[in-house]
Amino acid sequence: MKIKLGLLYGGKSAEHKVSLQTARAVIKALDLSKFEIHPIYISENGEWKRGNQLLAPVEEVETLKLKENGDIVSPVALNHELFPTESSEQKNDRIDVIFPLLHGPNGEDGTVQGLLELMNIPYVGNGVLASAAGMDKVVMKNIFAQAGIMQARYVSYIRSEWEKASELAYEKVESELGYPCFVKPANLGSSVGISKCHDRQSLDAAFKEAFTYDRKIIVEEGIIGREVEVGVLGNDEPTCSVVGEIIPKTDFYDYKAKYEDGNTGLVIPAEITEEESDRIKAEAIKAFKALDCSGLVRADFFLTQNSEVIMNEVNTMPGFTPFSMFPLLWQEAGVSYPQLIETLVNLAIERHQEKQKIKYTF
Ligand code: G1L
Repeated sequence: MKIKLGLLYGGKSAEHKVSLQTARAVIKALDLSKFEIHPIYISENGEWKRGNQLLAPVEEVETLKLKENGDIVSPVALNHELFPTESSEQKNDRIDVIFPLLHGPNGEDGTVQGLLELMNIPYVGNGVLASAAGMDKVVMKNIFAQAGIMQARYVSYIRSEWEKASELAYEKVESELGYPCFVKPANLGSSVGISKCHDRQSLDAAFKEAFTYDRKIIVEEGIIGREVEVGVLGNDEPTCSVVGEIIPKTDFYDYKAKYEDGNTGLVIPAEITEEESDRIKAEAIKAFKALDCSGLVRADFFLTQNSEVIMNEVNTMPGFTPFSMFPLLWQEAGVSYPQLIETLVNLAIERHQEKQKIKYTF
């Protein structure tokens, strides 16, 4: 029996397009003798559409918007629409696993994962807790601090706090972190609203900018080091890919460099010592476990001149086209893109089965 895979993509997010391109790549990589692909598209307005089963890869991402064959469904009605009851005519349409390719608020932050939990349907990737915690840089760093993971020093503010006493906030940044420092919105997956600050004036501008994207911001000490990343894959016994390095060509790895310019070089595997690589992997596993991750995570670090490994952040939904860091790291580790997708689907089913064993009533 083929696995009926629901591919959930699009979304009310700045990364709608990235999601569509990723969905196209995943479809192309899926072995159609093992999987039935059922597209579910979320439009930019937040409308959910379920399309007919895809019988071949799609050339144009526009096709994935399901203009011709998409029936609008309500996410609340999904339980019926996607998983019809025994009496339903469409009972063969029952989906086995959902592969969510969504980013940002409403998708990466645990909300879609929560919906899928309530529906009791297996889904690929991180659960509610890891997705939500991984979306909030402050919560994430608090968890890492508790787990004893080395990271950049940080302070955090909510808008109202800053409005009442901005000078006090700036003084704290200067005394605890100094310059250069980075100001970032707390809750964004991508890199918009991030500034590097060198003095009080740029700090003030950076706070204003970051607060246009979020009510909470984080300020981090600037770390000078190489940017190295590793992929983690698994559930209870996660394993690491090889380590890769990003060579940024702009001042820092900003949104434009990351998504538009192709302005970064990737070195895979990174030219570091085996001992450094081992320490990076150990910290990545520690982070995976501290956040209670499942499926996958991409862990990003700084490697300083005196060989310290400092956690930057983890991404619970990393870039996932065949040319993105996470798949390339696994490619180098001997796991092809199609194998990676299949492994993730199997991990989703495994986690779901594991959960069914839990007793919820006493
Ligand atoms: F489902 C996975 F495997 F967990 C998963 C889901 C989503 C992996 C990677 C992604 N990535 C994205 O959705 C994206 C933000 C890169 C595209 Cl929208």
